[in-house]
Amino acid sequence: MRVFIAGVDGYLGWALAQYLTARGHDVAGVDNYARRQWVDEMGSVSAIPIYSMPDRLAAFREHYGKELLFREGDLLDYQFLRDFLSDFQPDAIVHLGEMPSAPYSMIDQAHSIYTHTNNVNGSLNVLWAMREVCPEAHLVKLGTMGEYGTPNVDIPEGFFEIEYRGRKDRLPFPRQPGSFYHLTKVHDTNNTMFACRIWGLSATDIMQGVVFGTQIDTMGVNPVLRSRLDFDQCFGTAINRFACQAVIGHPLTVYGVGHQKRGFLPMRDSMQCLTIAIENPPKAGEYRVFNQFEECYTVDELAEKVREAGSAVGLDVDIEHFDNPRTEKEEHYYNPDRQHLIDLGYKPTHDVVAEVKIMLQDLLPQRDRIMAKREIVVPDIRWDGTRRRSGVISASPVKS
Ligand code: NAD
Ligand code: USQ
Repeated sequence: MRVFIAGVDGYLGWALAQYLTARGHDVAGVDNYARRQWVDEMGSVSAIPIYSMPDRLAAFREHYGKELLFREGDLLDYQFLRDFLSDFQPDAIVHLGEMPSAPYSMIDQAHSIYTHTNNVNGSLNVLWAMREVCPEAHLVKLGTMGEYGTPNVDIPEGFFEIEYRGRKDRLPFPRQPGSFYHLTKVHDTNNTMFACRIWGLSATDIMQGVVFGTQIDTMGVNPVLRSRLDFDQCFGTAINRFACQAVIGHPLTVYGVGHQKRGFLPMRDSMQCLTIAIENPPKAGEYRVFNQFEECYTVDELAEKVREAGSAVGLDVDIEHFDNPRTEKEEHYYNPDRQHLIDLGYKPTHDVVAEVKIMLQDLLPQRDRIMAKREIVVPDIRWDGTRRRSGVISASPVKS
């Protein structure tokens, strides 16, 4: 299949381009390198060193014997996007090209506006461009489990049956997201669902849990093929941050009581699931939702798993409970479904400790690199907007 990846320079995009190419697909991708600038704005670096796109493309060609067709550009540049899609004529478009951080979207007015403009307008451009130049293509749109929030009932996959005042319907399950970033995903969901309904586009909206991990098997040993891995308060996700903290002897930063529960999945499972979605497209005009995660864990349970993996590689790991910078429930019910992907053949990894052990082994050689940024590990971006560490976050976000 011909697969177009928006956000191909990112944590997941770079790995997905390789995973799909190894399976025989033809891949094209776009990126404006915004993620590199956001992490720089946080005063941080990727714990795993990453290379320039020309270096990445050369290593890709050598390893896979095939080109990755790449163009640098912004999804907000409609003509650029439409022309690229028109030239490539994809069977599937995987849209990963958004600003992915909840804390970044909560820094201040400018960052929340930037997040909404980039994510919602970029996704609208993808929908319009599809309609104009490749209406038969299948959109695999990355949403987030965080769209649902933490309701006190089970979470279905996108829709639920409801009986109200004696009448029945199948309606979108209510969304109660926890940040301006997560809200952009809800807006995207509504726009995507609407575009499928009125234009007959086909889409899979993936409600993905929190991803962790440093590698997938196809990457081999060439360091140029590795994906980035961040540990700052905005772009490092929980397990990735914990693993970097363990490597430098920093206590693991569990926020609040640590009973917050989320769906998590290793990067290799994320690749497996996205590929299942791509290779099993919906019917023409269908909008469907997949919840995508390996298993649900509390943040405390994850910290314990990182401690266990740490002791297996000789690290003495401390866990500390920090004042929670976020406004979120710390004790709650959480029971989402994830049956659709299982029905299509998804085999969850299940061994989180083994996966974290691989991460720690990958990160140990980068100890000095992470240690040099030790001061940016503890969070200071609060949902109530009251505290900022001066000198770390610039006044305005990256302008596109
Ligand atoms: P990432 O920031 O590493 O990747 C996104 C890429 O898109 C970056 O390389 C960035 O430069 C690019 N990009 C952003 N805006 C762009 C624009 N306007 N034009 C062109 N390129 C643009 O993030 P990721 O962790 O790889 O996440 C990918 C997607 O998956 C995001 O939509 C994110 O919200 C979603 N997601 C991620 C996770 C996770 O834990 N990593 C979990 C659930 C959902
Ligand atoms: N947390 C800690 N300590 C930390 C970091 C996080 O206790 O050092 C806690 C947070 O308070 C939260 C949970 O861990 O309760 C998850 O936080 P996270 O930063 O790993 O994940 P989140 O902000 O939800 O965002 C990440 C990705 C985002 C994706 C989302 C999937 O950055 O792109 O959409 O995971 S989900 O969480 O299912 O919405």
